[in-house]
Amino acid sequence: MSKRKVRIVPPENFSENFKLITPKEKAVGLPAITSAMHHLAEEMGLLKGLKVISKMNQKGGFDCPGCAWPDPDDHRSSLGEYCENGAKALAEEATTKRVDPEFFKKYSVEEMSEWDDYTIGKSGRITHPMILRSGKSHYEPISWEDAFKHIADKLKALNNPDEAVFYTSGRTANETAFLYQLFAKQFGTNNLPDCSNMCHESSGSGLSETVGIGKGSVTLEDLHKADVIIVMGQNPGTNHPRMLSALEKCKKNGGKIVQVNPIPEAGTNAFIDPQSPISILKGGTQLSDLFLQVKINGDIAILKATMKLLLEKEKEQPGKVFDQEFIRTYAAGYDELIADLEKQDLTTLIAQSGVEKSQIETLVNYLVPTQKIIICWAMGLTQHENGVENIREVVNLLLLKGAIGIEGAGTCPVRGHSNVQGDRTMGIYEKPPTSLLDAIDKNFGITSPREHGYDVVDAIKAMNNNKVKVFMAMGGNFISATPDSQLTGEAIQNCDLTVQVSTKLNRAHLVTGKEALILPCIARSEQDIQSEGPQFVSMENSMGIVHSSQGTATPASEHLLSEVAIVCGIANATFGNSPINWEKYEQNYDFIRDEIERTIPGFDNYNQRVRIKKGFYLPNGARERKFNTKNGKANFTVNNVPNHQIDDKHFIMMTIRTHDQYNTTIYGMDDRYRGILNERRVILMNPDDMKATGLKKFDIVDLHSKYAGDVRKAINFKVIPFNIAKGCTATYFPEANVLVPIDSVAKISNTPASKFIVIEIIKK
Ligand SMILES: Nc1nc2c(c(=O)[nH]1)N[C@H]1C(S)=C(S)[C@@H](COP(=O)(O)OP(=O)(O)OC[C@H]3O[C@@H](n4cnc5c(=O)[nH]c(N)nc54)[C@H](O)[C@@H]3O)O[C@H]1N2
Ligand SMILES: Nc1nc2c(c(=O)[nH]1)N[C@H]1C(S)=C(S)[C@@H](COP(=O)(O)OP(=O)(O)OC[C@H]3O[C@@H](n4cnc5c(=O)[nH]c(N)nc54)[C@H](O)[C@@H]3O)O[C@H]1N2
Ligand SMILES: [Mo]
Repeated sequence: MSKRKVRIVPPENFSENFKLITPKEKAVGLPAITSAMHHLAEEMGLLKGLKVISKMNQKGGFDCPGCAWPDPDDHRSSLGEYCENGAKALAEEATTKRVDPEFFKKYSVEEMSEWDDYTIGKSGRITHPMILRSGKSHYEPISWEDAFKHIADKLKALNNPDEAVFYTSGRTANETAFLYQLFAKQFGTNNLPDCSNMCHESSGSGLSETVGIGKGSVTLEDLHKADVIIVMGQNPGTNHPRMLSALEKCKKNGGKIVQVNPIPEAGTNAFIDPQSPISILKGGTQLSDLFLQVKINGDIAILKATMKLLLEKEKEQPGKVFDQEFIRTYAAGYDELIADLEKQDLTTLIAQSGVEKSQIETLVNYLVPTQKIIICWAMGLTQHENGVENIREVVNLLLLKGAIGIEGAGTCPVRGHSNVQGDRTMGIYEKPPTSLLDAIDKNFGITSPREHGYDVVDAIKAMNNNKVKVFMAMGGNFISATPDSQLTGEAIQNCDLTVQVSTKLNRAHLVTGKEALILPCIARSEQDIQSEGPQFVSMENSMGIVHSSQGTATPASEHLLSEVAIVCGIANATFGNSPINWEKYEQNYDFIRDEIERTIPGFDNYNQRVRIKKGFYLPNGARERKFNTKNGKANFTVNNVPNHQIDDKHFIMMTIRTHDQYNTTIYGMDDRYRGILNERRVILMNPDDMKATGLKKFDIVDLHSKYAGDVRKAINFKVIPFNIAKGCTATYFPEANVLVPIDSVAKISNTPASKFIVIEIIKK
């Protein structure tokens, strides 16, 4: 049967009323409050909006569906612990607009796929389970029972369990994640790709082998107490706004903030606390002491240059710069690292980084006298072919200073989705450790598969080779989040059945297998009432604190089920008589937490401790200088400096988020801090590069990315002159995902290199 003629990549036309204004130098403040209130009022009415948001991130309230930044242990703002973008995330899920059976009757999937992602998302909350039958153009309603049976029948008819893939996006709570991975294992596959594969996988890989834990080592308190915080490849003003309060506290305590980024991001420069009237009146705090405008992927060069200069100082004053005692007691590989640094040529490193020597010297001067150093990072480091090496190099610098496992120091990968870290702890992983599989087999009387499964990139390749028949997604938007959109879209269409557990409509409901199901679920801010009464769920934030989350709002529709109930429903229909009592778990989530406690280390007395309002910390070896690596040491590593030979006709392109989106969910069309209003099809370029290539402001261009002989094209982008490092350009995700080659991935972590795409810019 032929595939449906749906649009896989977002429409390529420009919006109206495009405007360019001066980029902001300060983040947050009154405009942020106004913007947040505007979004709340628009989607749910101001009064209701204010009532719901007052419960966000409060002890006993619900966890912000935005980012994974932790809440303060003690003081929580009476204005509510949220930020502008948290308010937008809430407005998005609490919208009063509905996508109901009438809506699906009116619009065919082909028609909806021609809409832009903003319009698709703004359609509203999905109210009923729906099915798109083979050969049909419209979704139709289906009962929950029939939907579960349909999935079960398809799964049971597969030739082998590895023909099914179970994807997870990082909003899923611990309770759902645990059941979902258990379901996949009972079914017989480790095909459990998740959004982490495209996100912090490089951090997990790099940290596990060097310091023995794939998570960060610092607490919020540590950030307040640090002497130097280096923020690398991260835009906290937009993506983790509450982190700015921590940076501000560090600054007030005399700490220095260093930003390493190809563009000067507003939030990291200066910050006005929206929840402090005094801060608003005073015009805020200048946060950044030093801005290193690195070339895209020049981070290894900067870090090596920094360590080389530190080594010179250490030689002048032995034992005064490096923590030789820490190195002797806890670390391995020091001599090899030093030998490599000796070999490196400083001038070449500095040229490769794109930064002035004097600026690196300033950083070195900050670092010499202290061990209280924290390095924070996000996608600017992980989404590179050398993403894992980037993280290892961060670790090298910290280890030389003994800056780990002491107050005010350590590693800080800043997570994205609010429970992406917890999902991994719960066993959402295509390469599960044997210890987890053994514990599951013992506790549940099943035989878990031992063979590793597909991650995101391998799942796409397997679909492309017709090896996957059923694809199920617990949340997320697989089609728009993944690389190489056209290839991925066609690969998904090879599946017999695709199933999406979702709150809101997105492109993944329109680019589907031959048959598709939408299973709509209760959202984070909504009440979840089961047969034994109201339930709460739990999440793990970026700093390893597990805490509860309980929604208060009435669910968007009476036909919604919780994610837990959906997994249990599918499992019941699939296994019938099973050693696992699937019916029990949805009645009372305490039963699930008991199972987690039995199976996963660190969750002792889970049900009791999760009820303590501020939650509890999971064990973290690195925090206590217990390095659970193969050799029991913290490992220095020697990594190559990426040496890119890019000619004058080509540019490096990074794909980044605007201030008005949550990954593939487009809240609005503005990138306020960067001064770009009402247009997403833009390419940010250095004015000197524009001059050299004869390009003018607002010229319309096509972008071509050549990789391993193939050319990928994205058409219609407006050129915007911007303060970005030379030779570098930026476009927005997901519009430019069509240019990210599926084979351009980080070594070891297999994360798509969405921050390093070599492009040619072709003027129309
Ligand atoms: N409001 C909002 N919040 C979010 C999200 C959202 O979309 N919207 N997404 C969530 C998720 S899942 C995640 S993972 C995080 C993402 O948070 P971020 O990683 O902050 O998001 P990106 O927009 O990808 O920004 C990457 C940053 O790295 C810089 N950069 C790119 N390449 C390089 C490089 O080679 N070197 C250096 N030093 N810098 C580089 C870019 O200029 C940009 O500032 O945010 C989470 N929070
Ligand atoms: N080019 C490029 N590509 C990237 C990135 C990049 O920087 N550049 N970033 C990557 C990163 S870091 C990530 S994390 C991925 C994100 O990949 P995903 O996690 O797959 O994508 P999201 O856009 O976060 O998913 C949004 C959808 O989740 C659903 N949803 C929202 N809330 C809930 C809920 O409570 N329950 C359920 N079941 N569904 C819900 C809604 O239907 C919504 O449309 O994208 C990656 N892709
Ligand atoms: Mo992410």
